This record gives sequence, C-alpha cells and structure tokens, in this order.
Amino acid sequence: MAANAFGAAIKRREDPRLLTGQARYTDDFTLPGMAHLAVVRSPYAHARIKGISTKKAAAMKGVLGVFTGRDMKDAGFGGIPCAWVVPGSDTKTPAYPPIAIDLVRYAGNAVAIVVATDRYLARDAAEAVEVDYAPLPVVTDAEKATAKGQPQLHAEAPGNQCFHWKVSGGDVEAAFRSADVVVKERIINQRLIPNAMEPRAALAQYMSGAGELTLWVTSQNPHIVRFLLSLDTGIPENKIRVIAPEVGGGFGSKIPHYPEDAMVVFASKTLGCPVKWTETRSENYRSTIHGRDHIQDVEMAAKKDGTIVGLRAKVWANLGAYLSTASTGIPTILHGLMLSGAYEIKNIHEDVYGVFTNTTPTDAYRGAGRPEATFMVERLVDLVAQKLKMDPVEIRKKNFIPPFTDGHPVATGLVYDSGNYIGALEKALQMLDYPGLRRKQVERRKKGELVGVGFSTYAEICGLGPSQVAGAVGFGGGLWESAIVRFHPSGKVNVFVGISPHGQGEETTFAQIVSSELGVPVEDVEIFHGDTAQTPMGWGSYGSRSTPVGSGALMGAIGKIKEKARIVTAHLLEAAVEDIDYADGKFYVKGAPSKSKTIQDVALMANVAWNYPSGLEPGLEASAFFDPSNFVYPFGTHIAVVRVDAETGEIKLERYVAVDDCGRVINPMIVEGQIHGGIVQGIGQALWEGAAYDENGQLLTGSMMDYVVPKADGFPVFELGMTETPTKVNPLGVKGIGETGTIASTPAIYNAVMDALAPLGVGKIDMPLTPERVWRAIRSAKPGK
Ligand code: MCN
Repeated sequence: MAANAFGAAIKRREDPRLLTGQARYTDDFTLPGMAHLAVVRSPYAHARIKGISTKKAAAMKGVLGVFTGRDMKDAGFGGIPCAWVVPGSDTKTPAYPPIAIDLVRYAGNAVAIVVATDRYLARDAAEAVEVDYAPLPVVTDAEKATAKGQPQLHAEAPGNQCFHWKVSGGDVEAAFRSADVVVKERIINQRLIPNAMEPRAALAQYMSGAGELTLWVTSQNPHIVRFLLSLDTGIPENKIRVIAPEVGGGFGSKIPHYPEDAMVVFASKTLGCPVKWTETRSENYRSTIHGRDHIQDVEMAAKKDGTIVGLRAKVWANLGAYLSTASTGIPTILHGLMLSGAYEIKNIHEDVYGVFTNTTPTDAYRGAGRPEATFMVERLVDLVAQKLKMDPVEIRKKNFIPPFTDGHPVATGLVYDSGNYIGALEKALQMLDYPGLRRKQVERRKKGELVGVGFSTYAEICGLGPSQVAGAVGFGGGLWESAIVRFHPSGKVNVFVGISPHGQGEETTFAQIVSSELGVPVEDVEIFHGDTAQTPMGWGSYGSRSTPVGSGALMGAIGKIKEKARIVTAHLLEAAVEDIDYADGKFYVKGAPSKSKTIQDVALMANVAWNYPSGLEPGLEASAFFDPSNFVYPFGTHIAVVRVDAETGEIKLERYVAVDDCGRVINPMIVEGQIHGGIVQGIGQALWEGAAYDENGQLLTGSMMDYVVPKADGFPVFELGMTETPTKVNPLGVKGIGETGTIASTPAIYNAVMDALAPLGVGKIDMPLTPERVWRAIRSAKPGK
C-alpha cells in the first residue's frame, strides 16, 4: 500500500537494525592489514613544545610509526580549513595544524600520533611518547581574553580577537532615548558538551596505485568533508570517497572536518595500509567541539504599555583555541540575525566579539546560535513584563508579529517566510488551562510552595539555504540539495539523496513522500545516503535543512519521473500525452479512467524498452537539484510548570506543554520524537549541563561522572500540540523540526524557575540551575526585592 506523504505515523524503518545491533558504524569496519591510530594529546592548555622524543614509543611492540605535526607538514598536509568566514568582520583565520607544531593551545590539542597493529598497543605506545613542554599562562574566559595583558593565542589575532561583527536595524539609540523602561541583564549562555551516543571515528584507506582515498567517518555531511579533505590533504576531490555509514547521533558535533580525519589519511598514505582511529569518551569530551559559551550583556527598551522598542547587546563568543569548520557563523549569522524573535522589534543593535581562548574549539551544537538568541530575547521580554507588572502572556501578545503567509521583514534584515505566533500561543494556553493554573499557583504560594510558570514563544531560522545567501554571508559552500529517483524493472525504487541523516529518520519520511507521490508501496522504496561515491552532491544534515531543502530536490525528481511516465503511458495506451493524468498511483486517460497504467507498468516498459516511444531515452530515473528561495522559520510556544524545593534547591518539572509549527507535518511520530529529544537537550542546558575549566585550562567536567546529561526519569510526559502554517519556499510547505525543542525549552524552564522564586526576590541565577546554585540563591534572597 502506498503511504501518505503527510500525517502517516509510520514507525521508523531504520530502527529495527539500530535497536538490534545490526547497524554498522565506522568502528565496525575492519579491513585487511588495518592498523590503529592513537593520538598523543597535550595535558597543558597552553605550552611551547620544546621537544618530542618518539624513540621509545617507536621501538615498542607492534608500532608501525610515530609522527609529529612537522611530519604531516613535510608530507604536504595543510591546516584544517575554516569554512565560514563572515564578511565585514575582519576575521582572523590563524593556522590550524592537525597536529600542533611548536605550540599547544588547549588541553587535548594533538601533539603526535602513533600507529600500531592493535588499538591497545597504539594507546600504550602513545603514552611512551615524551614531550617536553614549557607551560604558558592560560585564558579560558572570552571576555577576559580580550583584556590587556592576557595570554595571546595567535600572533595574527591581537587581543585574542578573531572578529568583531555587528548587526544593526532601525535606530536603537533613539529607541532607547524614547523608552519608558529599560531592563538590563548579563546572561551567561554556558559552554555545553555534545553527547552523541557514538563517539567520533575515522578509517582511511589510501590506494597508492590509483591515488584514491576512501574515508569512513562519523559525519553529518560527507560531501563537505570530501571537499575540505581535498584542500588539506592535496588529494583531488574526485579521487576521494567519503562514507558516513551509520552515524550514532551528531547534534552538530559531527559537522566539522576534524584533524583526526587528516591524521588517518596521512597515516594510511605514509604506511600503505588502512588506518583507523576511534575516539574514547574522555577524548570526545576534550577534542570534539563544544557548543554555546556566550557572555551576553543585553538591554531591552519598552514603552509603559509594554511595546518593546529596542534591543541592544554586546556578546563575547568563545571560539576556543582554533576555528572549527562553521564556528564563526554560529554567533553571528545564526544568532545575531534572530534577535527579533517572534516580535516586532524595530530597533536592534548587537556587537559580537569572537574570541580565541585556551579551550576546546566550539562550533554548531543543536540549535547553534538560535538557543543563545532565543534565551536572550525570551528572558528580556519576561524582565520587561516584570518591571511593568504585566503578565508574560500579555506582553508577548502585544509584541508578536501578526499572522502572515507571504513573508515578513524584521529589523535584522531577514524576511521570515510565514508565521502565526498568536495561534501557537493560544493553543498552548488552552492545553495548559492558564487561568486555572495561575489560580492554583496563588493557592499553592499561600501554602509556602515555590511554583512557577515559564514561557518561551520562539521563532527560529532553519532549512539552510538559499545558496546565494550562503555565499553572501561567507559560508564556504552551497546550501542546495539533490536527489536521484531510480526505478528498477520490478517497480522497486532506489532513491539517492545528498542529505546525510544520522538519527532523524529520513529513510522513513522520504520513502513516505515517494510512496505517496508515485503510488509505490512504502516497503518498495529504499533511501540511500551518506556515501559520496553513491549519492549525488549534498550539503549535509544540520540546521534542520534535510526536510525543507532535501524534500525539494526529491519532489523535483519525482516530478520528472511523472512527466516521463505520462509519455510512456500515452504511448502504451495510444493516447496523446496531454490526455494523460495521474491520480492515486495510476496514469490514466482523461475521461476514461479504466484505461490506465501503474508506475510499475511504466517502470517495466521503460527499463526493457520493447514497446517504447521513439526518441525517448530508456530507463526510469531522474535527478533534480533544489535551492530554496528563503530559509524557513518554524515557531511555537513552550510552557514549563516547575516546583522548587526550598530546602534542597531541587527543581521538579511538573508539566511541559509545547505547541510547535513546522509547516506541514510528514510523520507526526517522528516529529514528536524530534521535539522530545530537543526539549530534553534544552532542559539539560537550563538545569544540569555545563562544561567547566579551571584556571589552568583543565576541563573539570571531563567525563560523564562530572558532566550531567539529562535522563528520562527527570521528565514528566510532555504535552505536545501542533499548528500547521505551511511555507511557500519549498514544494511541500514543510519547515524543519530537528532543533525547535532545544531552542525553545531552555528559556521556558529558566523563566519558570524565576517565576517560582520571584516571591523571594530572586531574579537571576546563572545556568545551569543546579540544586546547589538554587539553594544558595534562596539562602541569600532578599524577599520583596
Ligand atoms: N519531519 C517531518 N515533517 C516536517 C519536518 C520534519 O516529518 N515538517 C521529519 C523529517 O523528515 C525527519 C525529522 O523530522 O525525519 C527531522 O527533520 P529536519 O527537521 O529536516 O532535521 P534534519 O533531518 O535536517 O536533522 C537535523 C537536526 C539537527 S540540526 C540536529 S543538531 C539534530 C536533529 O536534527 N541532531 C540529531 N535531530 C537529531 N536526532 C537524532 N536522533 N540525532 C541527532 O544527532
């Protein structure tokens, strides 16, 4: 049976293999003669390398080679490129050698590699590499790093400033002068560590005869890795095959092209055998990118009636020690341009300073820039409401952009595609029974309970394209997608897509689209992705773009298949092509529906081509490319209800209501799953997670014993609702959903906790809101403040 493209809650077809241990991840691949690579990492966050002695390690059993950064450089391997340099920000892009040469800049920076016949021998030998370090002073805080007299990381970036980027819309100074109230806040959007189930891994096989390289790698975007790898290895792009087999989650951390990718290639090329590296969890914490880490000074100005007239901010974004693949685009384009949120804020100005520090490089982490913007806006909106003694719902309603379907420009220069913010809020309020809840809150407060309600009415930007905009904002690639639909004689279908899902479920949703559009049973459709030799060019799965952009390409290919099928059907039924229509899986003659052919009939004839229109190419296969005309802007309302234990500072989440709008919904079950996971990740930031460095740049939260990730037992059943406001920027009217939960939930929780603590006069606690921090705040609270 053909599936519905929209609304069919089909179970994820990828799950049985994932849940029964039958999926193959990079580390599962073993090639004949394969060697293993281990990385020697700096224990210092900043140090001069005085010398490296590899002799002892090289003499150990099973060791095939020990190499330094200089060896890689001498072999022609270049630095890891940064793929996003935002124009107009005077961005400094210092060299990022895959293995440090002369200087290490963060604890975990690679200083040497060891290759051995066995992974344990490699790790043992790595410990025998002797490195003579001269430690240097360290700076880990982004704001502090810009001050005079601080340690300098890169000669070309004085004051550790990588860039200064500004966004301006309207006249913010005049807006602040005209305001009745101004609220200010310093927000620390703390550093987070992505926790994909599968750590990173890379396996390279260089075939010297043909000059060809195959790299199996844990990547969200194998085509981008292929492109960047061709730059730093010097191997031509068309001789590189990058395969992202099963990838056990990424959440943004598997977007970058990492030094280890280049290391295995170098080792394989040098030693003439396949070489594999698999990260340990503690390596993962130190060497895979981190997310967020913003210090934000924000002010919001409003009139007495609650009309927000301006937003002004200064942000120090911690980029870590080197520029990771997309790092400079996150605190600028994906953060700074979203400062209007769901509101009509006509005057906005923000200065963003991108800063180098002696910490792990940062890059995209689920939401990437938008959680930092949404938290800022949603918190400040609440503070204005508090100051004006307005209900947080009223102030939001007053400032929302009214419903629109044909584009709405905001002060930062973006044009939102479609939105109905009030619609989502009203639905969520209904689900919550807001008046009833507030009444109960009053009663419970009288009994001494600390209960609070928190709102987050977000709008976010995703579905990254269009490519012209990508180019204009300095992204080093395109942002279009492509797809190939291929029918076999039996009527079975293979679909090859450029996107590279790694847990999101497009093998199911894209099969649903093909099935519904062409009348093929969903089981007959197989989706292929993640192999540059097999799939057409694509720019990857991130920025919740796979569905809004990838489905556009798929629909293009489906359209071409339908066109060809009409020609073949017309020939078979001896009718004119113009007289052939398509409905419910059948191509039929208008006015004579019994005269029809199925797509399977057409596929057989097109493949054997026995009785076939003259001049028409045989085969039933089509490829298409799609570049959207705009981004998409999902939105919604998330509401948290919390109770704070005054004795212990513990926060109990009593209810969580979320109404999201991602345009037309393909698979509601998958969409709900994405929202669940997203909400949990955002709550993790609000309540538990936070990477901490000591004054020497040592990562104190270097393992799962010290870094608290959310667990299922900490949550109530989420109450989810949807509204559907289609977009016009892609053929199906779909927007992304992969990040909305993460973007929305952090401020909802934070605002709820602050609402709970308001009677005590507590107005601010830095995230994460751990029981200890909350308890201390309650202890030092001044009621009535
Ligand atoms: N979907 C749908 N109807 C819509 C929109 C989406 O049915 N209107 C479905 C899609 O077809 C897909 C899923 O929802 O099955 C998510 O699609 P989309 O919003 O397009 O997001 P992407 O596939 O591009 O995934 C990226 C997004 C991001 S940016 C991060 S980070 C993230 C996330 O997805 N990382 C994840 N979700 C994740 N889920 C898992 N399991 N693992 C990760 O690493």
